Amino acid sequence: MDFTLSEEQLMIRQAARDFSRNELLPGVIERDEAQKFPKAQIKKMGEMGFMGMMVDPIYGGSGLDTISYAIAMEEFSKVDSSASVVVSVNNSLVCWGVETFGNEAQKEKYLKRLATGEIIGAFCLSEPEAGSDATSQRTTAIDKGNHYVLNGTKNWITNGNTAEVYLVIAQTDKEKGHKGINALIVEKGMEGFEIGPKENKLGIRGSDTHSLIFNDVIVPKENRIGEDGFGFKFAMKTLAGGRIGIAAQALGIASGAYELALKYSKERKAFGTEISNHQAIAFKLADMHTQIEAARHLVYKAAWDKDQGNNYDLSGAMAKLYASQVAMETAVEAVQIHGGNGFVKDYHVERLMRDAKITQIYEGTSEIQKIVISRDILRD
Ligand code: COS
Repeated sequence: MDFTLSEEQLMIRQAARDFSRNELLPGVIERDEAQKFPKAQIKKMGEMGFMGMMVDPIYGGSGLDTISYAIAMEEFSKVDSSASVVVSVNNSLVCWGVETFGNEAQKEKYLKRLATGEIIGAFCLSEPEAGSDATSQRTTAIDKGNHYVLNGTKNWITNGNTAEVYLVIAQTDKEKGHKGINALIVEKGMEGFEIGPKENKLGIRGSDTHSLIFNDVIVPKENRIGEDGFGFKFAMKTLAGGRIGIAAQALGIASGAYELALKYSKERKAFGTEISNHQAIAFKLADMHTQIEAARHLVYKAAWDKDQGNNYDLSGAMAKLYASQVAMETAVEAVQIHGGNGFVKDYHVERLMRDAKITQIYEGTSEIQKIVISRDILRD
């Protein structure tokens, strides 16, 4: 067993760390406040190869492993999870989904532009009544021979307005249940495709979250991913990898909050000494550090499983469940250590606390992760 990171992984970490400090940190408070999408930052991330990190270089990607991706996600998320969620969705849901299950023509047409960050993508599964209960798709894609007719509404879609390409999950044949679901590539601007109002969110406020409305949108058959009826499995397999990205995001929020709390505790004085000299604070820091290290091992293990070609449904679900819990708890404690200053925007920890919450909700709530984990361990 070897816990050493490779030269390449260390380089990626340094590049992501530098980028976060130099490009994400300036203006992060203002973007959060104004709900401003980090457009210029995402463009630069594309130029640096962060938008298609695991994609084969023949399609314009960086050809890196999942561990490198998790490392970069952690670094970005220490500073700006509104930007890192864009990286996560584009890399592990959209690019991975198209590269792994798309055909050659789809890769040529869409993946090359997605992997370089020229355009970004969105993944559209959730509906007003189908978020966790993902087989209950109300959006329909009716087969009309050489095309589908798409009708319905999707909710809480990350990159909802900024994306150019949308992977939409919809029911074609209700009789067949989840085996009658398809995944279609929908382009912005297709007739009948409307973007709903932007959501006003608790956290990741710089990310662009919308509902989407499809009114008789004609989607050519060549835009279907995989065989007829593959859509549900496509969503499940893609989300399994997405969960590693979100677990890494949660890890980043936790370690970002911890680093700020550690620094603050060595500067702030109370009762005649730095607060880190008080055991009440030192023990909090010890717990945070231990839990973050445990979360990091779970995240890296899930990424390693994916890189090795092992099944990563279980390890990804455990990583997301635990890392998101650590993110939430660590961010709350970081605010506590900062005291009154923790409640003030300038100190960043209140934002990290708000951002942490979504990691327990999107790409499968913590309760869904427990379903995945318990089914796996109870399987005969
Ligand atoms: N990989 C491949 N196939 C999978 C899979 C996976 N990770 N998970 C489930 N499937 C398959 C099952 O094997 C089954 O296929 P068969 O009937 O051919 O055996 C099919 O999908 C249906 O699975 P299941 O019967 O387990 O479906 P359930 O309705 O019980 O739901 C959960 C399963 C809860 C795990 C699923 O609905 C889920 O993950 N929900 C959360 C979705 C989510 O993350 N939403 C957030 C929105 S995206 S931000």
